[in-house]
Amino acid sequence: MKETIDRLRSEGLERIKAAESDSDIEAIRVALLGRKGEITALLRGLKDVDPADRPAMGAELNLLKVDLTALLDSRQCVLRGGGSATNMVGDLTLPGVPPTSGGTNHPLLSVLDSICDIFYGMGFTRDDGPEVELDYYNFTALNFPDDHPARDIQDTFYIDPKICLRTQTSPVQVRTMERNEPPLACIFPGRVYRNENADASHSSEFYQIEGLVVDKAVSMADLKDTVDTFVRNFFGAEEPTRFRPHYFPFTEPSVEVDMQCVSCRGKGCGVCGQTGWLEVMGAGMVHPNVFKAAGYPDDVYTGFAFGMGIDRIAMLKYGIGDIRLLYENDLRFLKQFRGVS
Ligand code: 2U9
Repeated sequence: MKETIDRLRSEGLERIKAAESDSDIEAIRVALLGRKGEITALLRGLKDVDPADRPAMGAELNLLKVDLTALLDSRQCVLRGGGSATNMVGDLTLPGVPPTSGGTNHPLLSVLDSICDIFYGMGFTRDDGPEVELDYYNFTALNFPDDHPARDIQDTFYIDPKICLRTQTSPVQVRTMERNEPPLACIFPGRVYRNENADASHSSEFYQIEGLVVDKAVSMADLKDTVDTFVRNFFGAEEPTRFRPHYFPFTEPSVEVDMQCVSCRGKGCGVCGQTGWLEVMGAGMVHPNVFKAAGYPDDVYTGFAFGMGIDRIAMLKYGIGDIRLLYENDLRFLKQFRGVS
């Protein structure tokens, strides 16, 4: 019986290696392991083997059955284009199994990368700074009055009276200006924190990207052109943008920037709350007091700044209705963004 087992092993191996299709594999499986197969017959014949040899023969036969089954599965996997997981044949030239579920970028990271790339294309550099920040950089240097409501503990997480979690990436801009002379064109992405209850459009931590351009004779027209270039490149939209007057302590004049609703093209629909417009970012010309705080003469340079929530941009781009989906790490949600950039 030992010779028969050895013969079946080497013949089986050759036949499996030569198999070219699923039906070849099935034919070999039936011939060796089916109800009337050769190995099945040998297993049935074990009862006639000398009882002293039976355990060893039984073990050999079982091993043969297991090995040939694995070889058949492995070859079938290769023929179906999947490669061989365990390469039982000992043939190291067989391809491996490609991973079926690789990791992917989080949609927020993909959106952040795309936004950064657009600004790099316009000549911007990037700077980063601390998430735990002095209230001087987070508020005072940005021209927030002492009694401004944003300073309240209801809105800001304080670590002690002088240190807080940054509520925007603007303090990095002040730090960058302290260290660099104009001309300056820089973006500042990062995580920010606000003391508010989570709902469909608010989260106590979220991602922002801000930008700053400072030089001689920088104007509102430069801001409009930069915003339009970003919106066209990111949303692929020919739709117009508009500036609405607004107020921020750190810019004067200040605006909120809308783009025409990509769903209804300005007619008014559920996506834009019937207004025909979608808010994309806030922006404005840098306030002279902010230049003074950063050590720049306020009568030589002008500059513009803008800021947007990356979460909001991702939600607009992909039609995500609830910001919490971006932070729950539910794979059923995240897997929908595989291959999206
Ligand atoms: C300096 C000077 C000016 C940054 C700006 C905005 C307008 C703005 C919000 C967008 C949505 C924050 O994420 S959000 O809640 N930001 O509207 N940010 S201008 O202006 C600066 C920053 C730093 C030194």
